[in-house]
Amino acid sequence: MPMQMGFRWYGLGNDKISLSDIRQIPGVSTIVWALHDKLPGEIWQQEEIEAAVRPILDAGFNADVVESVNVHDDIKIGLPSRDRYIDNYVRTIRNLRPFGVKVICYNFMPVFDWTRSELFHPGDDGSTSLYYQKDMIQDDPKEMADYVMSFTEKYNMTFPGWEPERMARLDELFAAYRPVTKEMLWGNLKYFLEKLMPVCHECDIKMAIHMDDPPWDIFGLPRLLVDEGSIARFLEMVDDPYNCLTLCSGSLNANPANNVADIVRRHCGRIAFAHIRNIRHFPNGYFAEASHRDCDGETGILDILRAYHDCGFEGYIRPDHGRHLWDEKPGSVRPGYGLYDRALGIMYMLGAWDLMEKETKEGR
Ligand SMILES: [Mn+2]
Repeated sequence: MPMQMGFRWYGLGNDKISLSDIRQIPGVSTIVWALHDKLPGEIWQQEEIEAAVRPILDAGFNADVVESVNVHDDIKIGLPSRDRYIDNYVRTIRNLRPFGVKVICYNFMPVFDWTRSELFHPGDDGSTSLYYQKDMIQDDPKEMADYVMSFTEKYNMTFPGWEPERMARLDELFAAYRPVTKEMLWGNLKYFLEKLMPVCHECDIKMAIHMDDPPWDIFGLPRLLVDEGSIARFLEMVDDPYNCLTLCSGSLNANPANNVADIVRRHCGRIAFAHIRNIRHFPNGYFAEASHRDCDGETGILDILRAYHDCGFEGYIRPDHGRHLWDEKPGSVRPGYGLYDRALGIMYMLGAWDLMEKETKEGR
């Protein structure tokens, strides 16, 4: 099966972008979706899945990729109650099967999902983008959480991984994670995946872990998927074709020492889902998310696309975050998930891809 282009969509009534908008972007086959009102640990029921997937299929897309089925904190912490939540996860996987789901993206980051110091940072060209100022994300997680959650309140918009119910218990969560060392977190991840692999085989659904974003420890919390070495460790730890990666170029390259194209070449067979995003680094260690054009950042988008093409990548790919363009501003767009820059990113990626295909076909 050839590579399939996806687009993340937050669902009817939860996304200002419509499926007919997405239809007009050339080359998109897959809607990357989720049940966004589910808390980590809850079972996704078939009727709820059906209601979310039906409009996607009716619009002519497939619903092969779910992002994300979030993992309950008790599983990450390794509490005795984790078995109950793992059972719920297994039931969710079984419930997703009849709808043709092939890949579940998830992450194993303690407390916080993605982390940024600014969601609408102005760039030189008048667009805005997500931004990371290192010194603002060091000591006090409350300040950053308050900033991110202020968007939830002001614009009535929830962000995956930033559930208000969980953020309200921030002190409690930090206390619960305090005894969890990095090695314990690895062990808890292994325990979780080993319980899931049989049902993944049974349902032909791959578990695809997202890289930690950014790829280093924050606020004293351990982070696991941060570089080539940790990715290799992860794949060997549960060496199963259904234990896969969501390889996020932007998350990895937030550390400029990570060469994403090399990582793609080394682990291509285990990458089920590719997130493509470009990062512009500043000399002081801050970074901003840039357009997908190779020269607008330092992530090496063209090298990465070539690496995927060379290894015969047959998974799903999507533009990750984009900038906010034209009329897109707080309240009208989810940070990173506007229509225009992601559509431009798709055309850039497909332009490069089509050229490589043509050259291969013509034996050049
Ligand atoms: Mn990503």
